[in-house]
Amino acid sequence: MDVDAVLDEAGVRNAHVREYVRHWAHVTRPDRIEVVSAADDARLIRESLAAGEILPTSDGGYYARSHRKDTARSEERTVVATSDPADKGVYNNWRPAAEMTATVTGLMRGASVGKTMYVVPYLMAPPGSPLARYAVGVELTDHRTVALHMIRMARVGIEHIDGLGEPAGFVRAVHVTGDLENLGQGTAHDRRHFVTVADERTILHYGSSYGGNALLGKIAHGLRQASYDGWASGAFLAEQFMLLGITDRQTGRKHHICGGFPSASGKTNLAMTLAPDALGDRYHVEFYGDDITWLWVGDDGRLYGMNPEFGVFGVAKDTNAATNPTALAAIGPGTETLFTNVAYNTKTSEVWWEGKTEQPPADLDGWLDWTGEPVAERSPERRGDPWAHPNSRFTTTLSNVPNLAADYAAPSGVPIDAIIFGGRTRDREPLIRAITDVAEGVYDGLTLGAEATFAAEGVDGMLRYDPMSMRPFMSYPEGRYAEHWLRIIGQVTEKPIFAHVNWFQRDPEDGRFLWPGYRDNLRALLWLMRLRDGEVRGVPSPVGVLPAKSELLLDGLRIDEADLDRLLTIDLSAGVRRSISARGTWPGSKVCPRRSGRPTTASPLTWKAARPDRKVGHRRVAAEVAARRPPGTEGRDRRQPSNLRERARRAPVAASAVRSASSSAGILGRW
Ligand code: OXD
Ligand code: MN
Repeated sequence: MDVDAVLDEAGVRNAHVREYVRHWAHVTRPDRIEVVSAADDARLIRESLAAGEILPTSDGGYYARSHRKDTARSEERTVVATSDPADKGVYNNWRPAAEMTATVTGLMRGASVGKTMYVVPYLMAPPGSPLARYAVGVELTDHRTVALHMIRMARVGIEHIDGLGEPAGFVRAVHVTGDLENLGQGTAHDRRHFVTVADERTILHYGSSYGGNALLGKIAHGLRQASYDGWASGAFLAEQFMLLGITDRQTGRKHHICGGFPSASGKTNLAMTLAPDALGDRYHVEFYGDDITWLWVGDDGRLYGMNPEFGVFGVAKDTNAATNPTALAAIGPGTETLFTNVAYNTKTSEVWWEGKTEQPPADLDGWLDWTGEPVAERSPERRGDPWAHPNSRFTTTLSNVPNLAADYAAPSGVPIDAIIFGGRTRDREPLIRAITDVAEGVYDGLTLGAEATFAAEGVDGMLRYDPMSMRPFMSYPEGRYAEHWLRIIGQVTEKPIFAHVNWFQRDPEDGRFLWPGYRDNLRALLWLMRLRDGEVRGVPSPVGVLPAKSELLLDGLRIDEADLDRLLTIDLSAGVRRSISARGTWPGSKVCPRRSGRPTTASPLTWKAARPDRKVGHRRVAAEVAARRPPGTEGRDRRQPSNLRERARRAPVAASAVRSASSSAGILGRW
């Protein structure tokens, strides 16, 4: 096959891109090559329908099933590789770049024979963004459904590669599906490899065609590669954060809030929330993004954020009119949404997932579960199994979200007023505690955890440690990550306020949720904005400022007074008890308890309550920062004030490293 002829015809002129495509076509040996733009969507859909790879849904969308051994990201098989062993962290599964490149290239050799290689040039940023240079990529994929997903999740077209100068000006993102039936998934001979060679800006994913394993713009580029680039350049942060805006129609003021939540903590529902009915006339909530935010310091010294994605790859389970009406509208008639691994009715073309309605459809006729098995023909022991896979997804473009902000694609991004963290915790955290000290706020994010949701781990109620909700996407050492955060936030002149939120507090006796959640969560965020603007004062506590009951806007909310009291208080003595047994702290420390190789930690709340004098986590952050002398890799801004390094090294036990790092980095302390 004449690769150059294909590239000529598609108008791909960039010599580096041409060389890259030639190289990988030579390795993977596809039968055909095709360069894809967003304008090809309708044709690719027609071809996929004709080939039976997707089926039409009753609302004008499409339905696909992934291979049953290929239904979720695989953290164990995911690696961040570089040429510098100092880049090894706790969570990034670091491996040497040369070894990984050789291994994956070997696996990919000849693996696309008989297939088409789709060349997908993309941009993970609004055009014109100051971060656009970190956002250009070219995915090579041998799976048509992956190309369809990329068109929905990223800005796709050859215009994004036209002006590229340097060879490293785009991320090389190679995806090869492999023989999914025979990859030994989950065994000792697992052949899947999902590798980001971060210092070469190259992503090599072999052995999947689903989600973050295959749509390489999203997680591999948008989070792993981008967070590495953000650190290496010193220019920005790339985080698994949602982003929303709240406008007060009475005052005309608009605030933007972003934040991180470990999985199953309601991030997408929050990102797409609407105001409660009783407050809807006054407050208007707008959606910017549900999964990724890139953050940087603007020329005016403020912190700016933007969603680099073009679509939403949302978890279908439990999405319904009560939990997320916005999402339902975004995947409804006319949106051309792609559903994967939900249940499908061959007669009516409807789709269904657990939680879409309270009960599954009563008439089983025509229904196939996510594996393609007719539900009506299930054996008695399988009758209770879910119809949809728990990680079944909908893929829709941002423009389908009804309350998408008008300026969602503004190249300047939007100024960030608040950064929030939250997880699913039944009794550790109040509804909201504002953290007015930026170093404490960063610390709160770094020590984020949520209750493990999978009973198999046997850790019911224990916190799974998930720093900044970035645990699966960490691409460089955690100490450096903390340092980089402090340095970026340290440059900000108008500090964001931080907060920790928890919608999941339960009654200790009967286990019911104390807070109604969903749209009412906005009440906590409105309080935070009023605190930021000096309209309320809150109640100080050792771990932040809590709302006074009278300060929450409770119009239209029916809630038991006692429940509200409990939601707005912290049980410090319980925190002390728990922290004595939990012994959790910064990853990599010797006292960090491990189960099945997974470190966990108590919440910062319990630590602080137990040892307010010691600030243990802070000290370990500093120790990590101080201990590793980075090699002088070209192009990296790893400068650090020498006095900070020295101070951290000599720090007495009680010294707070985050505090000293923050003051050296010029953090003013308060927003
Ligand atoms: C994820 C996702 O896996 O957003 O976190 O798809
Ligand atoms: Mn995510």
